[in-house]
Amino acid sequence: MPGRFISLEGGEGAGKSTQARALAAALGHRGIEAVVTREPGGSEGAEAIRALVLQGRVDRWGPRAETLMFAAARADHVATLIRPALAAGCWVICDRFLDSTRAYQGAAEGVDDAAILALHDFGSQGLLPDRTFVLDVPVEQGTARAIGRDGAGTDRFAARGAGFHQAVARGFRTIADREPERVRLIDASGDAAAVTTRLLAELSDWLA
Ligand code: Z5A
Repeated sequence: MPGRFISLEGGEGAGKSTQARALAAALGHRGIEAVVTREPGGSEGAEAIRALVLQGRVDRWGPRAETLMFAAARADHVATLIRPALAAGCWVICDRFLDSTRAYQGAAEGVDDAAILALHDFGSQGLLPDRTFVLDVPVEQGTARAIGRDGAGTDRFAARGAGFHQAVARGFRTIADREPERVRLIDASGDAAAVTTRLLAELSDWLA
């Protein structure tokens, strides 16, 4: 049984971390071992870059520097955690991956999508998830959930305005429209258990 690579994407407060845990538990009940990880981070080197890129003033880094840091973190994460887990037959559930760079640094901050993909080819040898779920909630709802959890503007990205987060949401929807084989747009409003049921339905071809 080969490992499967699933990424969860979406704006802040969409419920990615909640669903990553719920999905891993649901797979566990079916006898499938799933490793839950996150970006930026997930490996020792990538967690060090996470601290650099998320903390400090909003203008601490420009979009190109951010793009390079996310790509470097991802290269370490892919090489040291994701590929070895997949090779061992585990499923990997990753809370954010490449599409976050395409939506945040690309769609919202103007970095060219082809440049982001070229960096990914170099850094992570082009590894793509087998399936990506974009958790779609209205920006105001996601922001309210994130604020309810940890207060307003707790990192360099959460601190940006509604216009920025709307551009991110459009970026994710564009990726889902253009890559329907890999990327599924999931209604992430409503209670968390209902969202998990929707995700499992989108995995039914692998779980049969
Ligand atoms: N970033 C980037 O710019 N480029 C990149 O390439 C990458 C990342 C990889 C990482 O922040 C930031 O880095 C991110 C983009 C940028 N910033 N933003 N914005 P992070 O890792 O610290 O956080 P996050 O990824 O943005 O996740 P999040 O907003 O913290 O939330 P979430 O994982 O989507 O949601 P959650 O933690 O599961 O749920 C949030 C709250 O809502 C929590 O209290 C839950 O109990 C609650 N919740 C969850 N689901 C529901 C439902 N269905 N109903 C009601 N309440 C719910």
